Amino acid sequence: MERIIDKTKNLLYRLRFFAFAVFFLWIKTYLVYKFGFGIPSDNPLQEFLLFINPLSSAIFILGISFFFNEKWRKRVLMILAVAATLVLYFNLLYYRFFTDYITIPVLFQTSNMGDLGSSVFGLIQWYDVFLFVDILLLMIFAKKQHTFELRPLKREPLLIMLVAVLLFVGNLTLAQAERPQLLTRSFDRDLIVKNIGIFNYHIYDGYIQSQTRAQRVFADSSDIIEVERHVKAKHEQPNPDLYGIAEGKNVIVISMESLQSFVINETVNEDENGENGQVITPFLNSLIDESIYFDNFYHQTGQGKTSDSEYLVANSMFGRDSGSVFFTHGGNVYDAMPGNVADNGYYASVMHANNKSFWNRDMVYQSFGYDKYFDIMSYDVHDENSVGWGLKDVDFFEQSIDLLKSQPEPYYTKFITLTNHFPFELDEEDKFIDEAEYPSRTLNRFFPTVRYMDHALEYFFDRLKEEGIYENSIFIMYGDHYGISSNHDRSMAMYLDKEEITPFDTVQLQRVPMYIHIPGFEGNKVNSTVSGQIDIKPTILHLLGIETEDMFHFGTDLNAPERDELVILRDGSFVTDDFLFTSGTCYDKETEQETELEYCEPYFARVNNDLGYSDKILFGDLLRYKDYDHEAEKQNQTKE
Ligand code: GP9
Ligand code: MN
Repeated sequence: MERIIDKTKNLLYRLRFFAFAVFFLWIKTYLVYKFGFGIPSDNPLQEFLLFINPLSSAIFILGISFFFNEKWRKRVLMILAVAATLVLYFNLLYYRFFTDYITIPVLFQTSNMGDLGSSVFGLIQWYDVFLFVDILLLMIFAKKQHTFELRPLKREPLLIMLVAVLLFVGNLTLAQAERPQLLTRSFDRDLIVKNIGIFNYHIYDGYIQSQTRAQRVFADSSDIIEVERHVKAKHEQPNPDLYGIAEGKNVIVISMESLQSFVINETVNEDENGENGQVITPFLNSLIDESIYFDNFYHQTGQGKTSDSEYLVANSMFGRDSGSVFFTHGGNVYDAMPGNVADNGYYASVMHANNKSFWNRDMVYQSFGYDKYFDIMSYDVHDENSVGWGLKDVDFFEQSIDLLKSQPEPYYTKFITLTNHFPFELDEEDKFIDEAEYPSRTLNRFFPTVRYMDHALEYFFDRLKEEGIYENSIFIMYGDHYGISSNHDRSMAMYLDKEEITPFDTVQLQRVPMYIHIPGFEGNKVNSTVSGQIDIKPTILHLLGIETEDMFHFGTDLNAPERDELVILRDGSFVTDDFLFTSGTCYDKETEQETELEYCEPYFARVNNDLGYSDKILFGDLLRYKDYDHEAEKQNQTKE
């Protein structure tokens, strides 16, 4: 026994440079878990798993250096330590904004990163330098060659790897006991990071991504039959009073950046008596009375943000549970709404003042059947009319008027606003209300930028009226995704006058405004059907009198008389008229409290089928087996 202890001591002494590096990588990873990602644990075992899981990765990653010869060993170890730290740090930055971890498809979205400039800057904190302190120390120690050696014996490199693997197997076994089915629920990244660690998560993610690639290769034409049966069985008849009501009219779709329902009909910056607050969305509030307004409407996006919402709206299918369809499956065959309306005599276009390759839009829009994308090149953008991410919304709408007029009628045109985007920057002259005063600067700044977007929308409506475009158009307007992530829960709870934001609240906060505005329409009302972005496609097509029965859509016309009250979010959470399910817990909507799982269970199969079949079409590129005659899609098929 003594000999073993002596040997180990000896080993550790000889390998103290390595041990030092391992120790720091381990501990700082744990600290990032706790303070960066704020990972909670419900019991001591969970906390233990969280604490121990970076150790095996740290040994494994840094242990690779032993396979290099002596001359290189120290240098390689340093490079590995820096690389691991950067992985950790990029995840931390990403998490601060998205409350999520980086996935491999997200990494391929790098063409977006350039434009992210000011956003990334807003995410960096001064104390982040502490993450790199150990690297600095290692560098200093590395110079003192004689005191810090890195010289293992012959067989030790393999032994070190073996220790890492054994530690990992132990970790995984414990994690599986704590969380059965851990690795089969790939959409829950939180659980995976919590149980097996951030570095192993990335390996797992790589494996999952290669699997989804394989799905296309192994798909065949018979796969679509099963999906077709499922989709057909869900189809609901449209509302006869509204079917075709907008036939031949122009369709103006407006994607409202980061707009959530919690600001609608609300005020901010009240005085001590809770009075005299500033109205956040005066125009959108007034528009409710003149529209069919959906107040139980959810965004269903994931990591693909705006692009996911575009995908959901155009295809009535779910985006990916990681990354963005726009990047990973831009070249698939789609039977998307722009192509559908184009087949029915419409001119389909998008107006958005950003680089055309952002979110890979130039390519995807072709696959969706758009006739034209008016990107940044169609706009006059300079310092004076820009803020944050680019052209200010008012200028964007103003400059779009001539573009609209240049199009053949009827047209289907989608506008994507930009100013209300994180980090919610605004010029002084555009601040119609004050920033709020909560601990979260992001939330504080959100209110005036929303107010600005509201103003821009009103301006757009006024201009369309002046130009005589308004009367002959219908408007579909929706929030694209959340603007305020769970990172701001403390301030959000203060704003909403709640003690805390529970998982129930988090799901409810995913509601975004949705308007159908038809000038001259008499039947306006607030419609509380439980619904989401996936329902927009059949809704618009039915208003235009276009039949959807033979289309692959997972949503239901919002105006259909017999709608199922169910909306499924991309992470597998779902909401019905009475219940809400999230993170394994069933809630009663009325009491907002946990209730027995059995109330939610009847929906599980339907939820899994909808997500599963939708993924199957996407990953298998199954629509290539259908003969669609949209021109863009024909081109795609010849590429096969
Ligand atoms: C960029 C805009 C914002 O063109 O649509 O994208 P987001 O970051 O919200 O996904
Ligand atoms: Mn967006």
